[in-house]
Amino acid sequence: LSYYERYHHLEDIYHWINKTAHDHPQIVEVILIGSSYEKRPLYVLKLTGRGGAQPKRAMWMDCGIHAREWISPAFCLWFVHYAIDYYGLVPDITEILDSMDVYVLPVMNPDGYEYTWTTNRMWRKNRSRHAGNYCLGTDLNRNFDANWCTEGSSQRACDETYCGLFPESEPEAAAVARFLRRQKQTVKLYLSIHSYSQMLLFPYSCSYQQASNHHDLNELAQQAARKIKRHYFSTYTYGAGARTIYLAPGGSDDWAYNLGIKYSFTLELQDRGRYGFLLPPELISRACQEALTAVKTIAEGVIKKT
Ligand code: 0X9
Ligand code: ZN
Repeated sequence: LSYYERYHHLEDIYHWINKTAHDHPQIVEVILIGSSYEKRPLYVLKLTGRGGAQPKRAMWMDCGIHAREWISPAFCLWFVHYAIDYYGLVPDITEILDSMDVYVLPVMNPDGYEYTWTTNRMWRKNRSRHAGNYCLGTDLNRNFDANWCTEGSSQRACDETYCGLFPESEPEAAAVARFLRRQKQTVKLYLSIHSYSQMLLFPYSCSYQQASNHHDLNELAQQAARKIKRHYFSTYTYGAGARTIYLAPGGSDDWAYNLGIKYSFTLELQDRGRYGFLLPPELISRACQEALTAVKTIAEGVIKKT
């Protein structure tokens, strides 16, 4: 199995980020957007093509909000590798990079990710400690300012969906929010990569309200799901989060949407439950090809619509 068909320890990913930027200075730039609770750096890779109009639009993709969803960082690495390898050779990714700068955050929750390698493979949250609480960790996807800490998240620090002390109380969520607020004029597409269940979700998850551009979002998700089905025979369900899976406030996708990034999606990658979070390395390649199909389809659609 190649580098991209294996899971990697956090140190290894940091090394990969450094080497990738060093080896491809004309396409890749590393931006430090903040640090985690345990003071690990949060690096974003900015991918830039040569062509395109100025000022350039942009898209954002984060991976690894949830520590145990290992396929998610694996996909961010896969995507960057694909973009670098095929830029200028394959029309789809060339058009995307020429039209939009692409910001990729490969591991949004490095402390949790490290913990899944050393101590508890099924850890989900970050590793912050709040005074007076015995349990550690906040669910970063409940910590954003979108109907924060209402039904579908928990106020109890020991729960898996603990929302934290206040919106953006966690340095990882705060760093992403701050970066996107600064870039909100240019960023047209927000993508957050999770697993598992094979779903393409869009706002809202924090309420049953329908997004103003629901039909556009649904159309893009449908196109992506159909293309995956056609190429790989895998089923991805799609729809607004609250109706498709569950009410889950405080998510990054809803927050980005309310910020004005009107194309906002959460992708739940393979599988549908056979291995769950423990997707074997042999299945990384297929999972990433499916996700790549979805990302390209959605990005191309956004380029046409914006
Ligand atoms: O519950 C979540 O945070 C996501 N599912 S997961 O199994 N990966 O934990 C779904 C997120 C959907 N979007 C929002 N809840 N905003
Ligand atoms: Zn998740």
